[in-house]
Amino acid sequence: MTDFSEWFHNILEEAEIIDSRYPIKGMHVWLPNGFKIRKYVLNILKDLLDKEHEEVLFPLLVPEDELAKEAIHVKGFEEEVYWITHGGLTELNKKMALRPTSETAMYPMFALWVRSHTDLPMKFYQVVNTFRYETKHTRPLIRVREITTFKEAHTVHSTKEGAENQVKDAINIYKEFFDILGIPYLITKRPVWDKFPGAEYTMAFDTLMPDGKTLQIATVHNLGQTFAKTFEITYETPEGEHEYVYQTCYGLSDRVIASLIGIHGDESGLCLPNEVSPYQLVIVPIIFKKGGEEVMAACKDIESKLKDAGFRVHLDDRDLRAGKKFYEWEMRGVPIRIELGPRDLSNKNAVFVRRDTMEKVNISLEDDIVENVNELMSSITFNLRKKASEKMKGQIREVDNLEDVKESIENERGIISFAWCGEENCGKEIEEQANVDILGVQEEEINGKCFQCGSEAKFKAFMAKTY
Ligand code: P5A
Ligand code: ZN
Repeated sequence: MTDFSEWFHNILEEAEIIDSRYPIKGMHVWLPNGFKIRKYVLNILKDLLDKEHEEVLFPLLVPEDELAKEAIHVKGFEEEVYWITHGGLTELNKKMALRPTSETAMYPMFALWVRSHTDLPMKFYQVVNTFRYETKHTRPLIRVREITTFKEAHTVHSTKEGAENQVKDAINIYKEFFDILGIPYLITKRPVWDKFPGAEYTMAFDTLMPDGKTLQIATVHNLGQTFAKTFEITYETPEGEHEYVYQTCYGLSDRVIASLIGIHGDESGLCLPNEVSPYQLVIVPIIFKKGGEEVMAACKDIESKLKDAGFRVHLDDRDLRAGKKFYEWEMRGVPIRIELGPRDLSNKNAVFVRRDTMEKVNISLEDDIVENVNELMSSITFNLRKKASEKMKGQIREVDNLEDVKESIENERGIISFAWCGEENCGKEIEEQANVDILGVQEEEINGKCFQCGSEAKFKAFMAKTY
């Protein structure tokens, strides 16, 4: 992949994921194939969230006075909010915002819902579109102005520990989610100047894209009591006192699909884990003039066995050259292709080609085909995850002086780890001089000096060029 950006745009179009020609910048059309990937990815997350959260659906519009209530929050989003000012020809008395995220839509309602300590904790999520008038360069799925698949969770707790534990639980849910997709990640606590507007602190998941820049693919925020105080969300304790609640929120977006595509893809196109691939297997009959019917019958037999076992399988019987079909299904990232021709049939074999390694395996038609497919599928998922995670690990390196950072980041991109004091002045100095972003810190014991200012190092920190 020489030019990732070009590759990415081409594959979105060729694999019919997104049509980016919609005439509003930052807004795109999901095409049927992309929509299916989106659906399978979403279902994995929903299954994880449904264990402890309840799904809700709030209105798209937020009244101006509610949005404005939480000063820090509104300040953080003021440049990104789309406003509705008119209803038809009538100018509205009160403007309404298209939600950039839903805290200010939800929390006035939470104030009505939360009564007693027995109501808590409350855990909700919704999957909605949100709107952000992004000023940075927009890119399909990666930075959009209509986030079409915003998966946001919001929780309410009676204690500080409750909220802190929820942050950990949310991190575990997202870990599990990304592990299923084979997307590697680095989890850090964002520096104060980069936390979510209104949060006490923000934990972020970053992954590394093929061009060596990191992409923030999920965030988990501890909101403390900030919003509770602004929106008067209180509960009655067992002693009859009224106390403010503690809150968390966390979310992810279409970026998950962007990373799925970018991280597993290669020169031949998409490469999808079977969990989310619209077709998990395609069967391509190799038909010459003679023996066509027997081959087709054998293919249909395989198809029905796999269908019965619950696989999303497709028999490609179009009147096209087999090579053309191979090319197309490889490009679309189908995990397994089954080829079967007259010679295979007389050998009582089918050829299985796995997309991740392009390896060919002969599988006997007399064997249990479902069992073989299951084995191959788990091996593909395992391999994709391992390859991606090793690749990312290999691009995280420790550097102990700024000059080397500059050179290393310009030449190799990737992620640099360093010993840091954690001070804002010092951090901003590093960011400016090396032209990078500090992703955040991990709070493990660290000895030594801050590599920039020389004072006591407090954290292991990470920096990178970011999206
Ligand atoms: C958490 C959910 C929030 O909005 N409120 C509810 C909190 N956090 S966030 O960090 O601002 O956004 C969550 C994740 O959404 C992705 N994201 C985007 N994806 C595509 N295009 C955008 N313009 C965009 N903005 C944010 C990021 O992955 C972010 O972590
Ligand atoms: Zn320092």
